[in-house]
This record gives sequence, structure tokens and C-alpha cells, in this order.
Amino acid sequence: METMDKETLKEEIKKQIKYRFRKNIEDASKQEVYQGICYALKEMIIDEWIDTHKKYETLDSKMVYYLSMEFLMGRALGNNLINFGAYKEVAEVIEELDAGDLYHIEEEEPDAALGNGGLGRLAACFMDSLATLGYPAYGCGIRYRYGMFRQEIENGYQKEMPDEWLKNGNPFEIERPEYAVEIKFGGHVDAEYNENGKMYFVHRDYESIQAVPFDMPIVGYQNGVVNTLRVWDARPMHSFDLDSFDRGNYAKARENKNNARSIVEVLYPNDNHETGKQLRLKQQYFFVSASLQTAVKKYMQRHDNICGLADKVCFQLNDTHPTVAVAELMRILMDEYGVEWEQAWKITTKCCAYTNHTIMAEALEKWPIALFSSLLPRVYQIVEEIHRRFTEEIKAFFGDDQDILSRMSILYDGQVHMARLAIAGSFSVNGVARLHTEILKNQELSDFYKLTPEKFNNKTNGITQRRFLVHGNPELSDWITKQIGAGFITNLPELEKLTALADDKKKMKEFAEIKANNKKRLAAYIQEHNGIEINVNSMIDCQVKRLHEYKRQMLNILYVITLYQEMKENPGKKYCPRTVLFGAKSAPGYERAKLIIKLINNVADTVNNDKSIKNQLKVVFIEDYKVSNAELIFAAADLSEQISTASKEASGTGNMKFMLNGAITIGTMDGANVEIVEEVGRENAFVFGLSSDQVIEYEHNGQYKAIEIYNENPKLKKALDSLVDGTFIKEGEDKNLFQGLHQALLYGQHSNIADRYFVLADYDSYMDAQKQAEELYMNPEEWNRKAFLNVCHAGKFSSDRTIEEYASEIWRLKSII
Ligand code: DL6
Repeated sequence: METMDKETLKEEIKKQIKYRFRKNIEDASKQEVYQGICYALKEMIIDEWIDTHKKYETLDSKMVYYLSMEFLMGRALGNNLINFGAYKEVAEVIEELDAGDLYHIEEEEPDAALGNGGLGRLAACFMDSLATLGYPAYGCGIRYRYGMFRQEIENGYQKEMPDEWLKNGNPFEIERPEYAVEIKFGGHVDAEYNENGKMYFVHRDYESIQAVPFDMPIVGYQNGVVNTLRVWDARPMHSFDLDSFDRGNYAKARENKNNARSIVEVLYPNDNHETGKQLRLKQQYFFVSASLQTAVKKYMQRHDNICGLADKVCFQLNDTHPTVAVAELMRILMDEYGVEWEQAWKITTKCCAYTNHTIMAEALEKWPIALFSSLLPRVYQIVEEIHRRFTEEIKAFFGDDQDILSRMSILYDGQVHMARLAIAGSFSVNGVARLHTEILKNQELSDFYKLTPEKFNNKTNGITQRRFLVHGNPELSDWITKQIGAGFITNLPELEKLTALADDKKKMKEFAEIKANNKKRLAAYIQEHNGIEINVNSMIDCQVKRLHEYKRQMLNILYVITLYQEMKENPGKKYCPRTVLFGAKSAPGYERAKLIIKLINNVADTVNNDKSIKNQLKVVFIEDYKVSNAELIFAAADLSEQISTASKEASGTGNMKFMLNGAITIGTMDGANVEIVEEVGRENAFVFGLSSDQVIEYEHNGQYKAIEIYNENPKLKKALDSLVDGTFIKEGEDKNLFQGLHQALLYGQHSNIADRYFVLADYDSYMDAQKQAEELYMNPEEWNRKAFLNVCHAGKFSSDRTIEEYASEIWRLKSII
């Protein structure tokens, strides 16, 4: 970490601003200062970036290629400065230059929101841990021109606005046109024979697109390692089709350009849901083919035998989205390197590993065969042959059982089933939390588990403490450093050492003060962005994550409604003051989720404007929830809402970020909550709800009757009926606005079963858990102690631990440090 001395740094920042904007620093805007700092930092990083890759080459290191459609990176500057070890220095320099303060300058950076939610953010945390641990790795993805949409709330409704994150350029990236590759779509495949009578395949009449890589540095924590996130941009093969241009057909030439651009234009904003659009398959093949071609070529530059590929390369498939890699690698090996099928299959299945991130049926990718085969004719041929051979294997193991074939066949019912292809083509299949992996093994993928149990393993998710503690909560991070040293920054289990302080009143007071300060910081953000004043002495109760029915924001808002109704019924009674924060984006086409956003906003409006409850309850919907404001929320939270229907949330990672920042979890025994509660102790969390076994049993036996629960529970009935009695309808709005939500919970709607996510079943136990939380909050010392113990026991949930497990048990990587 060759940082510059302060004077040199000042000169460098001034120079960058001068040459890029023709301005002296005094005249530069905040955006220009921000860019000046980024470019100065890039100068400092660049040698280590070059050296890291030299080292990988010299050592001939095995490399993991983390293939992911999504990298939800957030902002880079603050994180890069921290990891490079220059944050405090740069903050001082900026002040000395009278150029503002770093905290506000960081706000000039748009979030790189190239992801939807958990899966994309996990990929970003993994990149940070890989570099920090010195593992040879490339992140491979797409340079979307528009990332996750910017959410505006208008009259309570979500409005999707384009996210122009590249508007002012991206200072850290480097375009690498010299590594561009050709990607082929469409056309047809002809079988031909060489002079020895051997058949080979020729792809003809295809459309070519050029994939151009952009590299972004991933700075390891103060260790001299800088890895690369490589995202691909799409261009026409020839910028102008000269033929059409000569004939004056400018429009045709533009059309080629636009065709190429459309591939990388926008991220599909669906979370845990797939829609099977042709453009998405194009995106998948585009970045996978570009990444694989490059990886194989790089390997062949240093080795003469392709058969050793798996000793040096591993492709990790982040969910099924990059699964086409299995067939594409087969194509490259056979068609470009002349490897025979059996050998190619051996290599492929030693190179590919697959992570499953969901059991939600609607998220499992399938592609209509007609679409797949016309877009990728050669790849499809290969999929057919993989399918044929895999079917033989299934039959040899299970016999000719049609039921089993219907659950396991790669080609079935006119569709290509991507998870099945991923499992067949990978040597490792992992879930992302212990419970999730068990459900995969025993329920969702049990046939595959029976066939190849050795492939299945668990890798419980984690998060990077560099972003979600050191950067997001600097006051707490500094305080911890004073108590136990800075070791936790790269070894999170060291937080255990703090446990000894739990009985030290003075220290606990300091800890509480930090939370109070973080609440003030968040309050200022909410005041500025929502125009709402929150009570910083109230319990800050947060549910921030994508809006999805299985995550059950609905259960949370029903609690808010119940609490509001109780307050109205008991005007003299004193309640635990509470601020309920929601932050959530809904997929634009997910109507019910959007209606839940509207409901939350209407409830907020009613509650916040009702003087009779005397500010004891406030509801805030944080507009445009994203990584950068999430950091503020985690640091300020008291209560962490992790209330998904048991069995549905594969892991969750927000739960870990809250815990690390000293919030207490109220949650179901779902995903990684199970392990969180195990680490912190049940007495330091509020656990409620059906178990995953109970949910699965209900789903199988069809005995669940939401309407009976409703009829037998007056409180619940009252809360639910307020959705249809006009309580939360504003002037001029349709009085039946929320009827659909009421209907879906009680009777089912659009051929759905009633209350598919067991909101009503868990209502009572959730109310109890909330009451326990309120009682505890009224005893600040006890609350604070439990919150503190959550920090102490968060060590397991570092993505460093997760990456160590992937590296040693799946990828077999060697660290260079
Ligand atoms: O593994 C990361 C993250 C989990 O923590 C969440 O529980 C899970 O919902 C999420 N899954 C997705 C699914 N998308 N697809 N496919 O984002 O993964």
C-alpha cells in the first residue's frame, strides 16, 4: 500500500481536477472533487493492480472465475480508501484543501447497482473477501448501462426511474479493447466431415457481437492485493456496416449498433422471479461466452495441454443464470480445441460448480426449447446430448421411472431446465445456509442428492465487515478497535473478545451512545430525503430488503396496524415509542408487491398524521433503498425484522449486517436466522412462527385454513378488515384499493391458494414476539446488553469465513499472501 504523503496527495488531487476539468480546486464542484480523488487513488492503486496479476502469472495460480449476472457493488470510493489504508489521510487532505468533507463528497458517487438484492450483494462481498484473503479471482459480469432502477415514491406508489449511474463516467474502470471477443448468436449448424471421415460442426449465418471488457479494481484490505471485476460491454463487430453506409443507409448502420447495445442496456429488475425473456438469455450467453473464451485462452497461453484446465481454473455459477457455461465450455473444448466428448465432459464437470440461492419455484430458470435452440443452435445441440446421456444415467440409477424423469430431465415439457443442467454439469452444488442446504438435499433436489450425494455441500453466506462496519459504522468500528485492537477487520471472530465488556457499565454506556449518534445521523438522512422527523429516542425497527410476499412485509404492516388500533383504543396508555422503517423495491411487474408498498405508505400517512397517538409510533418508507443508504440504516437499527415464511428465505444477509451493528433480530427460524440465533443464543433474539417443517407439512397436506384463523382471532380480524373499511384510503382514492390484499390472504386470488405465505398462521406469535421486544426496550440497559452481545457473536458471519470455505473445499485455491 504505497500511499502518498499528504502534500503529494494534495498536489495529485489538484492536478487531476485541473487536467480533467480545466479548473482549479477552488472552482471545482463537489462532483469534480470526488472525481479528482478517485483518479488520484487510482494512481496509487495501479501498481499493485498490475503486480497482483503479474504474481498470479508467475505463480501460475489456480483462478476462480465468479460468474454472476449481478454485482451489487454500491459506492467504491470509501471502500477503496479504507482497504487501501488511505481513508483518514484523504479525509484530512480534503479538509486542509478546504474542499468539503469526505463524507459528503462520497455522496457524489452513484451506487453501482448492478444487481437486485441478496445474490448480487453477496457477489460484491465475495469480491472484497477474495481480495482481502489474497485469492486469485476474477468477478465476471455485465456492464449494464442502467442498473437497478431508481425508486421514487409518488402519492405512495412506486415509480421506476432510470438509474443513470454512468452519466458522469466511472473513474475507477479501465476499458480493455485489446481483450475484446466475438460472440455469435442465431444462424444454423452444419455437420461436415474432414479427410479422415471425422464429423465436425460449422456454425453459419450467425450474428456477431463484440464483447469489450471493462476492469474495475477490487482492493484487498491493506495487503497489496488488487483483484479485478471484469464487466462486459457489447458493441457491433464493425462499428459501421460499410456496405449499408455507402448506400446511404445510415439508419441500418445505427441499427446494428443499437442491436448490440440492447444486450447490455438494462438489468432485469426481478428478484426471486424469472420471466424467460429472450434478451435475458442473450445477456447470459454474452457474458458467459466472453468470460469462458478469455479464461481458456489465458490458460492456453501458459499451458500446452487443455486437459489440465481444471487444475488451474474453476467457474463458480452464481445461481442458474450463468448455467449456459456448462454447454459453452463443452463447445469451446470440442469445437475449438478438438477434445472428444468424454474428455470434454470430464474437464467441464471438474471446472464448474453451482450455487443455489433459492427454492422459490418461480425463480427456477427454464427456457423454451424453441427460443434456446434458435438463439444458440450449436450450444443447444450440446445441451441435447448432455440431456441424452444424463437421462441414461438417471435410468441406470432409478430405473425407467417417469415421475423421476419429469423431475430430473434437463429437457422436459418443451423447456430447458437450467438448474438441472447446472447440477449435471458441476462437481459441486451448494446451498447458502445450513437449513437451505438441508431443504435442497431432502426436498427440492432430493432426487439429485440421491444420485450424486458427494456433490452437495453447504456454504453459509457472509458479509464483509469492511463495508458494513468499518465504513458504514465508523464510530463503532473505532470504539471496537480501542477495546480489542483492529484484528476484527480481517478476523471477525475476534469480536468475541468484546464479550468481557458486557458487564462493564461504563463501556456499555459508550456503546449505547454510539447507537444514539447513528440514529441521529439516520434521522438527518430521513429528514432530508423524506421530510419526516423521527424520534431518535424511539426503537428503530427496520425491515429493509426486496418487497416480496414471502419476506412478509405484510405481516409487519399488520402489526403496525394492530399497534395503531390499540393506541387508539387506549388513549391514556404509554407505549414503547417506535419508528418502523421500511425500505424495499418491488419488481416493476409484481402488482401485489407494489400494492403492499402503497399500503405501507398509506398506513404511514394515517399514523404519522394522527395527533392522538402522540408520536409514539411513526412509519417511514425509505425511498430508493440501496447499498449506500443501507449502511446508514444498519448502523442505526435497534430491531432487525427477519420474518420470512420459514423455508423460503435461502439465507438472508441483511440479518447479518444488522446483527454486526448491534440490532436484535426478531425472526422466524428461516435461512441463516437459524445460525444467527445459534451463535447469539435464543435469549438474545425474538424468535417466533411456524418451523420450516411445519410449513412444508402444510404445503403438502393442504390443511391450512387461513379463514379459520381470521374468524377466531378478533385482533387479527380487526387489523385485516381495516384494509377494506376505508381506514387507510385517502381522499379521492378507490375505496376498494386494498381489497386484493385482503382477498389474497383470506381466499386466495388469481388462482392462488389463500395466504400462501402463512401470514395469518404466524400473526399471533409475531404479536407476542413484538410485545417482548417492547418490554425489553423499556429496559434500556438490558436491551443494550443484548444488542451488544449480538455484535460480540457476529464473527461467524463474515464473508471471509465463507470464502475460506469455498476456497478450500470447492475451488482449491492458494492464497498469494
Ligand atoms: O445467497 C444470497 C441471497 C440469499 O441470502 C437470499 O436469501 C436469497 O433470497 C437470494 N436469492 C436470490 C435469488 N435470485 N435468484 N435466482 O437473490 O440470495
